[in-house]
Amino acid sequence: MQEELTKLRDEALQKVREATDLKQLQNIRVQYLGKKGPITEVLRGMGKLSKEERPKIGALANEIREVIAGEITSKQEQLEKAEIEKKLQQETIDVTLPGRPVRTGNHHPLQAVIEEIEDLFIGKGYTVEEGPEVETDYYNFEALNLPKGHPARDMQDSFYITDEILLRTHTSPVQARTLEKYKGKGPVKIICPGKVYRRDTDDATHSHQFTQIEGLVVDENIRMSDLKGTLEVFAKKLFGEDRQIRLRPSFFPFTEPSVEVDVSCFKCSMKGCHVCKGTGWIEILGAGMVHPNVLEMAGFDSKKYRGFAFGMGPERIAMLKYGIDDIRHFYTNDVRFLKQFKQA
Ligand code: 2U9
Repeated sequence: MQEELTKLRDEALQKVREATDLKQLQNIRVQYLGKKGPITEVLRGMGKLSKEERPKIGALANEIREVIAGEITSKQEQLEKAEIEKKLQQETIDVTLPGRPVRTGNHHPLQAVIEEIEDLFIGKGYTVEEGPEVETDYYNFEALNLPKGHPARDMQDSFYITDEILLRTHTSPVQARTLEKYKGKGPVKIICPGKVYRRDTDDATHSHQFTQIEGLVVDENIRMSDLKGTLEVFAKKLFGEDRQIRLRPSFFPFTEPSVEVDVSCFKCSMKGCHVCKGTGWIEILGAGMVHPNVLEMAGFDSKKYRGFAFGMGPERIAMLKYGIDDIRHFYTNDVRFLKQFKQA
């Protein structure tokens, strides 16, 4: 029995030495150390031995089992190490090879224009106010001097959830809400960007959803010249220092007097081109002195306080700035369109 065991040991150790991969090694482990292995067999046969021989053979069998198990483990580590080395060799990365291009997105042209305008006014001490897109009839219309049934409401038809709740048609309700928060005490200096809705059929220049940025300044001695000065600086910063602005009389229910504001054409320097339709001037926004009714409804004493307000459509400004001919490009997420604004 003793020779049998040592022969088994030598045979197993030989096989372990010759093993070239982990699979083979695993088979040797099962073959020699497994439940049905020869050493287990020997141990099962212990019963036939004399009681003197049993402990000796038992000890030898366990010792041989440990030796074989030990050899298998160190051979396994050796093979695993060789495996990793081989992998490293095979998988050496040629770091000079160009990496897989990571397609980075870029700033959405509309968001870029909105943030450029916001930064401009934040730089002049304005705070950015936002408000609900689902608005009440009161804040979207009545608080802005557009009582129920007022004809000007038709110019701003929207999507109604109930007779009293609609998708806002402009961001002016945000100003009306904010004015109330000031409890009739100025100064107020805010800009209100955001999405607005109009029941319009989408075409190259109209969209049922678009964005607006409106601004409002209310204080004791605000004059029209403050409005003009503010818009002049704005136009020069956005369209170029040598731009001029022109104010034309207009009408908005929430401002009196009201003006449309044009900037001198930055494409043709007023010689006349397709951008300014040959006029040399491009309409960029509307503005005016806040209507006393609007101040009073917001809790401000219109005898003591005056204000100016303005409103613009960032899509229009982005289309002018980048020569974009269809407003729908801003919403249809066509990568061919969007990737043109990498630097934006
Ligand atoms: C309050 C008081 C006054 C906001 C104003 C305009 C003029 C204006 C247009 C710009 C582009 C609408 O989307 S557009 O066509 N808006 O021209 N908006 S004055 O006047 C206000 C707002 C709130 C409390």
